[in-house]
Amino acid sequence: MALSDFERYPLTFGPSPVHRLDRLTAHLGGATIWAKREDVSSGLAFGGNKTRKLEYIVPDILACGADTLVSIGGYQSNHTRQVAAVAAKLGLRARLVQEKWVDWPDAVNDKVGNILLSRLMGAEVTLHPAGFDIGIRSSWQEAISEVEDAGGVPYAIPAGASEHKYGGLGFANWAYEVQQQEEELGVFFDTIVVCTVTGSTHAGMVAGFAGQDQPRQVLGIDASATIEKTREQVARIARNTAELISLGRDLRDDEITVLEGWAGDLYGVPVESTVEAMRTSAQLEGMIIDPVYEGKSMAGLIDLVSSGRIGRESNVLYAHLGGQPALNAYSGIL
Ligand code: 5PA
Repeated sequence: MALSDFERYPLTFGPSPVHRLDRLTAHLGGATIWAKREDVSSGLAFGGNKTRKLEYIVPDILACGADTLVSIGGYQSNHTRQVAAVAAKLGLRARLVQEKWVDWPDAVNDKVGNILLSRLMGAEVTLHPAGFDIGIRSSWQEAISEVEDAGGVPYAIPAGASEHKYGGLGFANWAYEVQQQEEELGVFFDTIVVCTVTGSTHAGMVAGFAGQDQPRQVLGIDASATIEKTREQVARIARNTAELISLGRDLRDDEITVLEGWAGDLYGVPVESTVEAMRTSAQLEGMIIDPVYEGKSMAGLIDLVSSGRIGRESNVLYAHLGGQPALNAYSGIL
């Protein structure tokens, strides 16, 4: 099947907007920087990258006759908040397992931001003491069984929707959306910078761009601080997605690049370069980014451009994947 043969249930307003970041470009004195904004492309609870992934998963949810979406993330998961929004939109229940992925000393970390929004949207939220891991979680499997035992019909959505069979499709389509926007704007983005943790955002892009055969690099910036797991997961999901959309060839290893150096030692804990990148983006562009994901990928972009590793002639597209609600749980960093 080709990508266009997969059904897509609209949850976004349409293609996410692309715009230049002129003051950031001037500040860095190198490549020309643009952003593509998943954070402002949906009316569902502030949107973000999971909304686009879920567009390809909803048809399967509806076909299964499920009544409860069961998903997992950290206390401040953006993903589970977007699952809660989709459940509300579809008139389904949401059962969310929120693990203590981050040991962050903010008294309201489990009360404000994303988790507050999920509760507001009527999701059943349970807190769990387990720490960070991007793999399949036993707490989530237990929640699925509990829904079944109570006579419900669960639909299981893993962390970040990444290990879902269709998890990569949303961002494979993003790659084609970029190609179309390039035609409209008369620009070619030779470099894409994207934050990667559970992997299907980056992996989907790789699979989508692989079908275009253009001289373009997709640079994943690790924010998991468990680099080997994330590399393995990105590569596996990219290959699965490429096969799913009938790419017709194997992905080369050099098409799958996850860079480390900006995650710090721990997932979810911002380091100096993260906060600096957040301030730079906010103060030069009014573009708000979060301390868990986008602050880390922006720190990577800033370093790669300032050091010349991304050349002066480059047009760089920064994928803004959302995540701002978590800021409320991190008041201490400012
Ligand atoms: C997330 C993920 P992937 O997990 O697809 O690699 O995306 C990374 C990412 N930016 C980047 C933002 C704002 C994100 O929310 N968030 C997770 C969540 O639970 O919210 C899946 C980890």
